[in-house]
Amino acid sequence: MKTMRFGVSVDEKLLENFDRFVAESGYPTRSEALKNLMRDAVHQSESVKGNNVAGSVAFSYNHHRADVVEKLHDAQHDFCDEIVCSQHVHLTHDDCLETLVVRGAATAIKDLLSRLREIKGLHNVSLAVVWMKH
Ligand code: NI
Repeated sequence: MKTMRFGVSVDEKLLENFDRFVAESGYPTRSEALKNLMRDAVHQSESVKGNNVAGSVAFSYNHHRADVVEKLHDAQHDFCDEIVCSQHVHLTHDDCLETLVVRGAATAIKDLLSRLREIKGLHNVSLAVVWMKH
């Protein structure tokens, strides 16, 4: 298989943290670590296709940031069939943590994730799939 090279632009701090992760995880090189993470991401995305899934979505945000609460609220109402319930934790004076229990077609859950990731100010939007069925 042909090996391709590509360039990635990242901020300095993220690269420093990633290199520390690479060293601590025992990967021989940054490229090996990145390839493994890419395979995992593709595998996770492919494996849920065509399935019904259930799991949780988590993220954090600063509730003082303009529009973030309103946009988040709108997004959740647009996916009320997929969101079973939500939990809100006031982490600090500024920061909130939210988890959503979700269930439904994998395509719909992916649409929800995309919608959430489009909201500027939401951090670390992540999905943990704990159940799936054809
Ligand atoms: Ni809060």
